[in-house]
Amino acid sequence: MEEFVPEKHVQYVISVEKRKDDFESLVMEHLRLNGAYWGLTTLDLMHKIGAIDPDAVVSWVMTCQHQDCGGFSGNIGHDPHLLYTLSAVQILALLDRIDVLDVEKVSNYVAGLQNEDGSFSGDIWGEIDTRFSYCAICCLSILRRLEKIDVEKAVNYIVSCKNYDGGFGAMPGGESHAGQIFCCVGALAITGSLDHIDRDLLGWWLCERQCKDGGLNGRPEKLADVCYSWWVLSSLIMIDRVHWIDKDKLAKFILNCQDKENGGISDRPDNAVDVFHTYFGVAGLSLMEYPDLKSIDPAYALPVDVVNRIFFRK
Ligand code: GRG
Repeated sequence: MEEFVPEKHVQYVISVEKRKDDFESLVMEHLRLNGAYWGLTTLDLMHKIGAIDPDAVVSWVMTCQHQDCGGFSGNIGHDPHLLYTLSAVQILALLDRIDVLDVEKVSNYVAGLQNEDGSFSGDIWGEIDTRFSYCAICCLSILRRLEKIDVEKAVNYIVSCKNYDGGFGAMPGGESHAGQIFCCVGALAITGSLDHIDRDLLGWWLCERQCKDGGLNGRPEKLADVCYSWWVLSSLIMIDRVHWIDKDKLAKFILNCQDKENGGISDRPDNAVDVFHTYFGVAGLSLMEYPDLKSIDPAYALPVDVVNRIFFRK
């Protein structure tokens, strides 16, 4: 089997943070806060969060907050959205700096995006997607403010997005897709509502995602992509069916997607690396208990010790 090169990935993640004008930095401009969450979590999973200056990160994250509404944008001066608000909260939780937040303000912003039918809009412009249900529920749970929303309606809305094949889509009737399944299963796990899932049916659909090359795809007839190592595997773990896939073949696929010279992981072997796939590759290996990596929580997408600190701190 290919060897894992964590020290190269650490170098790669740090170099992405420093570069400002290459292709990857430019295409990431509008979602820099997401990128920071992927990069920092990758470093922490490899026990290297000490390589960054936490104060500098916290102060940059806080400059992405909008004082009028409390939400965060993907970069300074962009529009606020639930996608970035969750990343901001996750980064602050990772660095143990939730204390810098006005928790009431941020949680009011998130709760204010819930609609009458229980769904969530991503921002004031109103697009609705089960991704945003997950972002809202995960964010409020980390902030310990789930009581600010109607959890029962939120759960019923997610259940209304369940399909006959056991999977979930972006909206009622939307095609089952592994990314949306993670969001729905994660939100149901966080709210203690996994009893709405037919575990064998969904487990079957998810394990059918393993391709001949060992990698996982996001829906039938698609190519494998390293990021589904996260979306599929985390969902299988939450419904207790992870033993239905071949972990060795998947680990081999992920390791084959490494750039062993310059670090980073790509979507498939021999493609260009990026920080998104580097995170999901390392997180996938962590879910499979790969040696020397911290464990990651499948619902919160944060290292288990961070989640324990949030919920069990004296
Ligand atoms: C905290 C981990 C975490 C997530 C936050 C934003 C979000 C919540 C989840 C996104 C879930 C999602 C929809 C993931 C899929 C991303 C992806 C690779 C989409 C590509 O879609 P297509 O149709 O790809 O281009 P396929 O593989 O189907 O061809």
